[in-house]
Amino acid sequence: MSTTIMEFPDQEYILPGTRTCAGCGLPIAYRYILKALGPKTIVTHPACCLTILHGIYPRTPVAVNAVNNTFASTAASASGLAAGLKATGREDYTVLAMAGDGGTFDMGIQALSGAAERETDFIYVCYDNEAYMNTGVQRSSATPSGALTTTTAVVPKEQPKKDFIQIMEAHHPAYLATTCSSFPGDLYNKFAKAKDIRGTRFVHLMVPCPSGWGFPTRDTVKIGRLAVETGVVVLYEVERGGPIRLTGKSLSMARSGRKRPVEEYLRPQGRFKKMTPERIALFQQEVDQRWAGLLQRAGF
Ligand SMILES: Cc1ncc(C[n+]2csc(CCOP(=O)(O)OP(=O)(O)O)c2C)c(N)n1
Ligand code: SF4
Ligand SMILES: [Mg+2]
Repeated sequence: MSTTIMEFPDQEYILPGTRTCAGCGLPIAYRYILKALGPKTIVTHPACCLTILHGIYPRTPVAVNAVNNTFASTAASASGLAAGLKATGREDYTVLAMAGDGGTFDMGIQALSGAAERETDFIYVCYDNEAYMNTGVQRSSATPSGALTTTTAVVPKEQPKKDFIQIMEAHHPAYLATTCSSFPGDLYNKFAKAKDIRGTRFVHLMVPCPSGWGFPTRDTVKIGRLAVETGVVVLYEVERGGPIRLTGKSLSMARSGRKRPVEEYLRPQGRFKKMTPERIALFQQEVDQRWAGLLQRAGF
């Protein structure tokens, strides 16, 4: 039984005054994640825009306990927290490991892979803004091909985005889900579900970043919706390596057979301004191939 946005808890865990940029997708998502997980949550995060959101010690707008770990060690830090809670009989707490794409796809991969293989009891969320944003928009292995960043400033990135979701699927975690900050119902329900499952739970969360992607701050929700409506992001979940279940908008798109052209997602973003028609066609082809594969796995 899923919860609608009108039924979300009134309690807020992010108070006014975060230091993220205007229009950032991250606090939108984080607000609903914490509503779903509740006050008995301990967050561990490395250096990233989430650290900026958490503020400068001793002040913070976030009303749950948090640890700021080093860049490559989010899953190691979460493993330590899970072990400590178990040893002290406080397993009613949820450990939430939360890192960016740089801190996950690139630098955090070994600690996360090891912890996931050991079925360590935590929720790991990679919020993906597709570059090292906090330090000035450097490309990461999550940056899509065709995107401009400060380290691919003249020639857009040539390599495709690393398929990190597949890498995590190969670990057969207790729960794996993909979601996006523009779909609060989908996001909330996936975290509420993950909370009640034991073992490693991995969530890939797409968060549009107006500063790094080059779109007006008022369009954050719209860009996230376009990511899903064009099939660039597909909303789904998998439990223990079982069949995949499409959710929300992606499920209704699969049923209707309607998907918007990727150009509608690419054109409003400054980072894709150097994409040629040939490159856009290639991007469309990649998105179509992945969409077809996921539809097949979901039984469509
Ligand atoms: C070992 C190490 N290398 C580099 C840095 C500098 N650094 C801090 S935040 C950051 C970018 C993080 O990118 P990502 O994980 O994608 O999170 P985002 O900033 O995009 O939210 C970098 C490179 C660091 N803190 N530690
Ligand atoms: S750089 Fe992007 S992700 Fe980071 S705080 Fe600003 S808008 Fe948010
Ligand atoms: Mg990032």
